[in-house]
Amino acid sequence: MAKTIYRGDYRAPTHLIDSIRLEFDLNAEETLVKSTLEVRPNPECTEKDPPLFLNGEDITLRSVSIDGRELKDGEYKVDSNGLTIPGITSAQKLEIVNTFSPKANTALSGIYASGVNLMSQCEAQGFRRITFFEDRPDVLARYTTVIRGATEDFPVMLSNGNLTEEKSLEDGRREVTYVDPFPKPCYLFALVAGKLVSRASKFDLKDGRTVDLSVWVDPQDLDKTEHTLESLKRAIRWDEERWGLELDLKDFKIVATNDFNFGAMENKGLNIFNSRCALANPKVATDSDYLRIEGVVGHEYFHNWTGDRVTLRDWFQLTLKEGLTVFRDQEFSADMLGEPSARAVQRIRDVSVLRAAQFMEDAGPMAHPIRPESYQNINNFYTSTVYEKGAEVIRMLQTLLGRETFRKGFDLYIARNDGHAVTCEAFINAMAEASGRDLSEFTNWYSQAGTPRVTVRRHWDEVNHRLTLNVRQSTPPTPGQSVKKPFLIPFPVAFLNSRGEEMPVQLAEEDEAPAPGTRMFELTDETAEFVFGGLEEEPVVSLNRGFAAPIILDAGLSQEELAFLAANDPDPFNRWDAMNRLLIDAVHAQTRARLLKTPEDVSPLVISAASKILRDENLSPAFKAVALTMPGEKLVAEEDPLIDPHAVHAGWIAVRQAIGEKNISAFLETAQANIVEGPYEPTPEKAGKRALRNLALGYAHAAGSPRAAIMIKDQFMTANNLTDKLAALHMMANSQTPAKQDMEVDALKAWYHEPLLINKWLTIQATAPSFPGEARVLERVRELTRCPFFSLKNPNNVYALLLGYFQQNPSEFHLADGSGYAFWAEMVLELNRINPQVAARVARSLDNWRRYTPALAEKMHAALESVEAKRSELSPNVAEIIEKALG
Ligand code: 0A1
Ligand code: ZN
Repeated sequence: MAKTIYRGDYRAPTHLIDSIRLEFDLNAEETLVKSTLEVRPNPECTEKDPPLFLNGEDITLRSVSIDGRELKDGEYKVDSNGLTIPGITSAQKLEIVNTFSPKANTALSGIYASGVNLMSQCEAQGFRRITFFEDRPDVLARYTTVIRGATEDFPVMLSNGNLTEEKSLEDGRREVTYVDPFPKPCYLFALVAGKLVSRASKFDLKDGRTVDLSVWVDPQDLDKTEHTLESLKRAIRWDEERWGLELDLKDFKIVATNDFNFGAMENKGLNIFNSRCALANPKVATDSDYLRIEGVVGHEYFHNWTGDRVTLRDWFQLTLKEGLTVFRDQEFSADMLGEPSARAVQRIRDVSVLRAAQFMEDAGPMAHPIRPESYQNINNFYTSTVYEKGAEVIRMLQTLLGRETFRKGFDLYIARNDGHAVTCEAFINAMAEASGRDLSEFTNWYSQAGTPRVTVRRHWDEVNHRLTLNVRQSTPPTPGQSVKKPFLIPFPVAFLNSRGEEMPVQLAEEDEAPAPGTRMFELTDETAEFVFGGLEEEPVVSLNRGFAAPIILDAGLSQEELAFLAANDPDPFNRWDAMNRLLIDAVHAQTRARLLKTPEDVSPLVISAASKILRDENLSPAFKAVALTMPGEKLVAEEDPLIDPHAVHAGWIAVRQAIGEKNISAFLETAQANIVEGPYEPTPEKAGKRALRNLALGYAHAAGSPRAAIMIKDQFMTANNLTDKLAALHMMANSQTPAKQDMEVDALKAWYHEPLLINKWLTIQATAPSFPGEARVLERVRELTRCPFFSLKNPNNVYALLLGYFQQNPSEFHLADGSGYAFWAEMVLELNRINPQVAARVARSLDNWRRYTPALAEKMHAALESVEAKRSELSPNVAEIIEKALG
């Protein structure tokens, strides 16, 4: 059994490190580091004269000295976890020399080679792969970083803070020195060196200072950096205007690399990005890529305050920075879209992501509260629960307290904790103090896992014109938490009359009716009863508008009521939600019909609801596109008692085809009416039109329209942007059209040399269906893993091809003979040797095996067991995932 770490076991560090001077002699094969630490015992440590323990992993110790005296064997101990030095009972200067190999570092944690460049990634525990240090976020030190490297290999050498010295050395190398004025935990350290070029700009801050901004990339990527730099400027301005937070550095840099485990990293003043979250031009990025890049650039920048200036005491508090920063980046993205209906589209996207990924996590073996109670490997807890559900928890606080009070609480949180490493309580306490409200009931959101179910039953009293809502909340058990306490849930209620207008929401005991609109209530207990009066007629209820709480709501609405809301709800989010629910229910009905072998027509209600939205002249193209997007097969399947991916797939196809067939001319007209002329611009309006056109073409094509097929082919040939080109390729690859092979080959030829595009091409291959007479997707994917443009060492390749196949193509992955699972096991074991973090992410594809039909579940279990059988070879990352899945 691997070691489990518990939140309750936190102990203050034995020693503090006030400053660190790092001197690097760069070499891709072997880099030498000299680290000089000013160490002193921590007065808050209760242990008597504890030894100093410095983490170190996969690095080689050369020497240790204290105050200039080199220690001899026996005066310290070094093992595979680190270095122990007894007897540091007063402030001392420690000098450590060690080496490591960037080239051999395929885990991409610590300092590693990416092409001709060196990159670093220290969160969560990568700094210990660079040098011996107390690798924990509550040890804050001032950093001076000296980097020496051969001028021709490393013309650019970057680290956190300000460049204070630069010189040429006699041996032909160069030396640069950076001083970071802000104390920071080591997970925020960064070093980048190599042949990089930059796009730079001055930027005037509100407080009158001018700062230097720059984006550093490989030379061939310079034409993909304009959007990055502009996004950064918007993020800086927004943080000033919305939260009163200023950039605290003279210089702020972004670096992009093709080799990166996650999306991006908020290292102080030197953010490092996965190129997929940073680089864009119309040839390599789609509309959604442009949006994602803006969001991620914002996210990393916003961490400068929520994460860097106010940091974490320990890794259990991860959501303190991540939930809050996701909330901030979501708000940023919404504000950049401007008007309310566009903001609603942003909210719909965010909620769709949450429902697709986080709800599933909450229902499986990895379910954990946004602040976990224990973990084996912290890298496995960069999850959608900590991030996206964490953001919903922050959003609920804003909803409960109101924007103004929330802002006061936020200001207090920053002012009070600046420069400190704190826990989630720091945030809650600041909010409680600013609002004068006891928030202890709210903290269940931090300690309990699982998605609450809220069931609402209505009773209409025709005589007294009273409506009673009986509300019940319950949360299913999750691993290690069998009984749940009720949550404090914001509960917005709105009523619509038969003309679709909002009515006042008036409690029966109230004398006066409030203005019509949404009214906010709170649920605190397991059950609640609300009695409403003053109603001219029985209303249709519109609940949890804007997704005020991350719950699964059963409002007890009939299909007719859902269709009414889909056509009339003035709240765009709930209008979308009603349409989405109708689509999900229609797929369920078709899935059931297949399982029971009792064919039935797709409900005319869903078809007419879709057709009304398509024809509604008051709705924006962007909204229509999200409202008519078919819910993912996995999302639908989540609600089935036992998942049969093939039946769900067939049900899904049937619904899409029926909607397409019944509206074929409207879809073709819509496609025609939403052609975007002129040069490519990723504006919300133009992107909305493109999304609607492609959606309409998709439905018409699925319904067998030859005209749609011609339009799609034509679009593939002539598109001046990747959004349209990729959408066309995707539609073709998902159909039986013989022409698709030529298009796929054309695309491959054109995209071969661009990693961003190759990854998109790989995903298309991995997520397509296979038709009779064609090779199975499994075989295609297996073959592609052996292609020269695929490498298991590159995380983006793995995510594009393997995660695409394992997680986004259920009917092709869940093969009856279990061969999909056997391939999964093979890949997990291979990746485990190369990159444990990536392997663990891929390993999670079988998390929910218990939810499948017995024949499949048995084979998934066998595949998990086959990985478990290699226990002694498994990295702690993968071991934890497999152990929990089998658990
Ligand atoms: N803090 C980063 C995400 C991140 C986390 C871990 C990493 O390596 C193990 C890398 C990046 C963010 O929230 O953007
Ligand atoms: Zn983050």
